[in-house]
Amino acid sequence: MSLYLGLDSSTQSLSAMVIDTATRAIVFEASVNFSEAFPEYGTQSGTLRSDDPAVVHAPPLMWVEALEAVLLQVKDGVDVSQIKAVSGSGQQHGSVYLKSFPELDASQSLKSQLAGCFSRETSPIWMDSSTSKQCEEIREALGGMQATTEATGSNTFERFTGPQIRKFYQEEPEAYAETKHIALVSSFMASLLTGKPVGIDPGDGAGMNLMDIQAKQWHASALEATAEDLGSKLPPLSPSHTVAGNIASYFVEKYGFDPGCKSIVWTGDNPSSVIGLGLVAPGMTAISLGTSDTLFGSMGKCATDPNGEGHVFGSPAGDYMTLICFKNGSLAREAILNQYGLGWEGFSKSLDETPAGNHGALMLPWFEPEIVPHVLTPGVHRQNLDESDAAANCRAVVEAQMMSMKLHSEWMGEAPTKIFVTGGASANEQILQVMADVFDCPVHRFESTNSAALGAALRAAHAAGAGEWSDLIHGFTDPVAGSEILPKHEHAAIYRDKVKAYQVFEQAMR
Ligand code: XUL
Repeated sequence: MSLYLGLDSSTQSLSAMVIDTATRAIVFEASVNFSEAFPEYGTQSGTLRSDDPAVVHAPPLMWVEALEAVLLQVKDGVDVSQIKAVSGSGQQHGSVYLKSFPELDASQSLKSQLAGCFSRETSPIWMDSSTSKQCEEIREALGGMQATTEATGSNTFERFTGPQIRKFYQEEPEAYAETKHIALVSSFMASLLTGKPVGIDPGDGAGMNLMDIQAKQWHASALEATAEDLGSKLPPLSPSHTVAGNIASYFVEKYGFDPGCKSIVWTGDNPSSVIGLGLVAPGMTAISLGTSDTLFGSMGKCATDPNGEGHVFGSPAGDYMTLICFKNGSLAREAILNQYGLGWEGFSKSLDETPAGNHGALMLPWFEPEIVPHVLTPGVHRQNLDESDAAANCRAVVEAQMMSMKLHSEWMGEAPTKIFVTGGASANEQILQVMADVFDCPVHRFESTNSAALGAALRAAHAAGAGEWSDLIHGFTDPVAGSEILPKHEHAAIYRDKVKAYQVFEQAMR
């Protein structure tokens, strides 16, 4: 048995996955839903809301309690003494503020030992968008959008940790002054498991607007632009394969872990998913077709988006990864489906009945304000497209989404050689054919259930020396057998030209 534990502390739940690298199997999974398990914290889907919809926090003590709850389940499910290493991933950008870190004592609960340690009782999380003022201040101090993007990997974004820290520093200066440790959700959870403050990895660190994206070190000017004395409150940046120490004796005594079990640095959920989806070599790209469509993948070298729309993070596989979020994903596909009273079968039939290129018809499907490209005023725009033609509109929305993804990921400088696709709409072969044709590369369906936790378990195994990435992922991240969709080269040629027309239309309408 070669057991490794991966945890994922997401917005709504804390999940655990145990893998056995000897048998290439996921041997145990468990999950604790925050709002259901701990109603006393008053969260909705794991989040605390206030009168201001832009402010979204969560109570870190709830995450502490959830760690004990999920480990109890793990203890009941597997022989914990056989777990060789543990790592995890956290929802990105959220921050935890501590006055002190306790010496853990197994005779008391984690909750009682952590309760008095926070200098800020609630943690701002990635859904918080209340820091526009601080974003502007930091961006200006760093020399504008382009300079900020080149320095930190992303333009300033409201949910990013630096602007959030600045807001705390400005609005609660005394509480900020008594803060000794600022952690991300990921490094906070890793610190609990290790029994001492643990480093932040460059995958999650890049989501702060505080890390020099090239050097993967704290960026002195960004720290200075954010808050006084910030450098002394942050842990070091440590690659996510760093062994932070052995698991704290608290967990040995209470849950039966082996004293030699390694506690590995955590990363963000998206960087961890890059491993859980098997994207361990440059050029490997995944697209998740969900409510929003998200494109992410591995990059061999660091390239930043000159338009400041996409993010670059460190990749746990060693180099870099990108994350680009397109808001009008299933949201737009479903809006069209509903407008024409079609089911998914009718939608697919429409794609079958219409030709690649759609006779030059174009749509900009901005049903909601769009993140990429940044469009604040929603609107659906059509060119050479008759609104009464249901089939042409179905093809137009899908072509638009794929062309937009291709166009807005070109700055990465590495065209994908293979795309792994996940998410609800990945079941639709006709949509995937358009994807394969527009990107001119094969598309594989991937049945990921919890790619972040799987990535964490695989990272634990990797950091503990269980093998190279290409060997380790084998059997865990294989695409669905027979799911490959190949591009049709005559179609790819049509889209090479059509993407240019789409770009012109998009620029005209923004
Ligand atoms: C990424 C982001 C979200 C969170 C969700 O930038 O904000 O994907 O990581 O957990």
